Amino acid sequence: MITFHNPLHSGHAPVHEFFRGERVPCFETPTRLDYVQEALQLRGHGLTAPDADCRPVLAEVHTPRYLAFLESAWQQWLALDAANGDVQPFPSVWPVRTLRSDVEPLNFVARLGLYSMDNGTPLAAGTWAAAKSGADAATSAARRVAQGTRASFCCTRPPGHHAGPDFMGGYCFLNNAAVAAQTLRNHGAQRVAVLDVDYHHGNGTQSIFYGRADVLFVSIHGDPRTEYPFYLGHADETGAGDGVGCNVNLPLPAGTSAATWFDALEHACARITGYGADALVISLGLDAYEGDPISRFALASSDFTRLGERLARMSLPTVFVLEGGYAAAELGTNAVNVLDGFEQV
Ligand code: OKP
Ligand code: ZN
Repeated sequence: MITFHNPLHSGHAPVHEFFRGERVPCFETPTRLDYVQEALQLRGHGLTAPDADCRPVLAEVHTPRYLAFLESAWQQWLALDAANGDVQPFPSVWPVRTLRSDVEPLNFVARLGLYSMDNGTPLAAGTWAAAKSGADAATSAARRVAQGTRASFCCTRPPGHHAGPDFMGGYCFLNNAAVAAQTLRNHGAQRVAVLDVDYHHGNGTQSIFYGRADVLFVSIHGDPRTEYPFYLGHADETGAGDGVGCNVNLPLPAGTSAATWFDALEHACARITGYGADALVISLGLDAYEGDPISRFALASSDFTRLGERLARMSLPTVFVLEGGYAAAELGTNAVNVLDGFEQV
């Protein structure tokens, strides 16, 4: 399968994140992608550099002020104090209900809170360049499929599905799956389905397309009553305005077995077929894996092959976009199992 990599991903290498109030080493590391690239090469997939600029599409899925903030955020942080180069900025205050989010504060940390949904998405010196180049890879992968290639894989990090129109969150900055879906729309697809199989609900993707009928969002994920991102991903979120009926959430309890997960996948596939999608984007998180350190589903490595086979039977032009998966040493095997399962059908 043609795979687009992100040559700048390793510049996004924050050191720690918060967990239960303590600083712990980041789960979302450059090493993750080393494992995926190694497995791709070992199994004959090769790696292609991005050949498209995401800028025009980015402006269709994110707001101008969020993009302007993110692009210069690290320089803004350094401008406060040159010694900040060795310090990770974290937000500490957010405009929750009754507070105003229309006025940009002059205080940097307050701006960071305005554009963040959590304190779990650390910025580093190379974050913008890495996120931008990842979105270039997503644009490139979608263009290839729009030109007639059966399927492509966007092998990138940081992930994207928690990033909304104007905020970062959950290790995500730019929504690569939304960029891929919008690119497919811009190149002739009338109805695009995004299927998110990451353990965590893709709240950003849902929010970007919630009011639109031209993109169906379907997600299988840990029940938000107990799992991140907590505040979105319930079954009664079915779309708004023109998009009513175009959002499908299939939350499953933590601990759900592979058998039950595949039942949910059948339901998801039926909804995509019923919608009449003419192209498919897969938000390919591999954290439904039984060995994932921060997730609680029970898929085995062989189940990812089965997932790929089932997706191939949808018979749709398909763009795979890497999302989460934190059992780093098994991530390459699990991701490439999906791609090989897909290509075997
Ligand atoms: C991103 B993706 C762990 C706290 C949890 C949020 C998880 C984000 C998952 N220290 N942080 O959907 O895989
Ligand atoms: Zn996840």
